[in-house]
Parts: sequence; structure tokens; C-alpha cells
Amino acid sequence: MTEKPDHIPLALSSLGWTSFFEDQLTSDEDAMERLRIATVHRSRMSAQSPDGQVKLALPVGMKTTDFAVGDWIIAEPQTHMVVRRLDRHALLQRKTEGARFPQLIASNVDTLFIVTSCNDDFNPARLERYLALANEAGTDPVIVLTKADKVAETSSYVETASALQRGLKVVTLNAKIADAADTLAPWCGAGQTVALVGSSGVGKSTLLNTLAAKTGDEAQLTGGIREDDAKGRHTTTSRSLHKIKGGGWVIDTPGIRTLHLADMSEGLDILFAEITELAPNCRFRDCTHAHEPGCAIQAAVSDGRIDPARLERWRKLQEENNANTPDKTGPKSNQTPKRRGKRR
Ligand SMILES: Nc1nc2c(ncn2[C@@H]2O[C@H](COP(=O)(O)OP(=O)(O)OP(=O)(O)O)[C@@H](O)[C@H]2O)c(=O)[nH]1
Ligand SMILES: [Mg+2]
Ligand SMILES: [Zn+2]
Repeated sequence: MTEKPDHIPLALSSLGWTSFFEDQLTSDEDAMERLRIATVHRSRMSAQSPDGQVKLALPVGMKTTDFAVGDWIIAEPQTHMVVRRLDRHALLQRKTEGARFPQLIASNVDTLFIVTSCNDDFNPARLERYLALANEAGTDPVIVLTKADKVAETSSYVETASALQRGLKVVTLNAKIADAADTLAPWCGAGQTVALVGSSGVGKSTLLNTLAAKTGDEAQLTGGIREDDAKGRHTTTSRSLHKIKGGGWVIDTPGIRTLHLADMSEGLDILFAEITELAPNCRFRDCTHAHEPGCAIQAAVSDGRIDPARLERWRKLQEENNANTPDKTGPKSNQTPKRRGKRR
């Protein structure tokens, strides 16, 4: 992206700066630049300032992997040398196969647009993983169903998606046309930051180009999908922050093949609220809701208040999350003998 000579300087607040960040500054940092990370590559980073994009310099000892797109940093005004990163109010991160540290997806995100299409990509169990991610980070999830123009009706998709979490917002759109920006406008106001996540080929970059009104050389690359299974080709390979036309900021991300769960127990509790809320009524505090007597969840399954398929998915995600989450409090929890006690 090049800096335009005729740009209008954006106020810091419209870039997402709030008192949460201002309060972190010490008095001698007042003269520093406040910048927002716009791109992170292996050996270079750029940031958005109220006056346009700048290239950042990194001091010895700081690594680009410590930064997420969306982070706020302070830097030396002349050299754009990073001084430090400010605390984040929300961080989207995920465990990747074999890696020691989680991969940082985006930070300081207000709303997570979980993008899927009205085709074979649509998968409730997969969407639940993204919902856990959003919940854990403290961002508001919205399910965005693209390619609504390719199907006769979208109501069955909307109905299934809406049932995945209490109060969940679901929208349908054609990512290629300007109407899509109107549909998403409630989450894209000045100072707001949204991020686009989902499988490859669902239309994240197409939607970004529509939201940011980017065409030609400025546009994010978009790619085709395979006809037989609707899978995309991993066109986008890095994360980047872009200005929404007449509004806030949007972060494009590469398509995710499999979102593994780790450190997401709170996110799962919010996602499966109907189970979380009933669990204290089970006779045993560590009830697995599988075969124990006096299980409130099994009772709710029997009388139709809880969908048995949901309980199965809850179990699978809990097990995966537990297996991937190191026990920070001491010895491995599965090696510690657990005392099964009556609650009352
Ligand atoms: N008809 C129709 N096509 C769409 C829509 N959204 C995206 N497409 C097409 O779907 C293909 C994939 O779109 P991309 O925007 O590259 O998908 P992506 O999610 O960014 O994919 P990755 O970068 O690989 O993760 C392109 O051919 C788009 O033109 C839509 O709402 N309707
Ligand atoms: Mg893309
Ligand atoms: Zn139970």
C-alpha cells in the first residue's frame, strides 16, 4: 500500500485508539508515536498512523512473531523504531500443529466475522470452533453467510447457524456487491475493528474489497474454488489491516484448514451455555454427563431440552481442549486422583 499525498489525516480514535490504550502511557512516552500494526511478515512490519502507513524498525531482541495485526504500539517519531507494545483488549490466537507458541490471528478486534458460504463449506461443528475462539478472546461473533446469490433460499442455513449459540447474529450476503457493506454496517462504525476468519475460498478477501471499496492494484487477491467440494486455494497468505470505507477497520486473514482448540474453556462455556447452566444441577460436581446417576444434562436430553448431537459435540470439543491445554496449577490433572464428592 502506498501513502497518498492527498489523504485526510485520521484521528487516533477513528483508528481504534481509546482510553484503554492512552491510560497505559507513562508521561515520558507522551511524545512517542501511537501506531497500529497493519501487516506482520517474517522480517518486517508496517503500521497505520493517523497520517498513513509507515514501515517499522525493530530493535534488537524484538521479534515480529511477538506482534499481531491490530496491536497498538508506541514508536520513536523520526525512525519509527518500536519502543513497546501496549496491552491488548482482545487477542485472537490459535494453536497450530507442532508449534510451541500459539499463532496470533489478530488483536484489539471488536467483532469477529466468522465467514462461511451457502455451500459445502457450511458445517455447524466447524462454526462452533470459531465461536469458541471468538468467545474466549472476548470479541462478539457474527456468522456471515456468503454466496447467498448462488442458492435459491438461505433460510435453512440461517436457522441452523442461529441455533449454535444463544443470541448469535447471522447475516447472509453476496460478498461481491456493495449491499454487503450495508448489511455489515452495524459492526463497522468509526473506531470499530472487525476481523474476517474462515476456510479458504469462502470470500473473506472478496468481502474485504467490498468493505474497503478496493479495486485494481489496491485490492486483495481473490481466488477460485474447486467445483466438487467448494474448497478454496489459500489465496491470502498473511494478515493485514484495512480501512473500511466510511467506517472502522477490517483485518483479512488466510483461510484456516483446521481450527484446533486449546485454552478455550471459557469460550466453550459460553458457546454451550445450555449445558454450562444445567451442570451445577448434576448430582456429582465432576459429572461427565455420560452415564452418572442424577445427571441434569441427560435428563434434559431425555425430555428434549438439549439436542443429543450438541452434547456429543460439546464432549468432543471439551476433550480436545483438555488434551491441548497444559495444566498450569501443578501436576498433570489426569494423573491426579480425583475425589468424587456429593455437592450437598
Ligand atoms: N457468487 C459469489 N461468489 C463469491 C462470493 N464471495 C466470494 N466469492 C468468490 O469465491 C472465490 C473465493 O473468494 P476469496 O475472497 O478469494 O476467498 P477467501 O476466503 O479470501 O480465500 P483465502 O484467501 O484462500 O482464504 C472467488 O472466486 C470469489 O469471487 C459471493 O458472495 N458470491
Ligand atoms: Mg483471502
Ligand atoms: Zn451431568
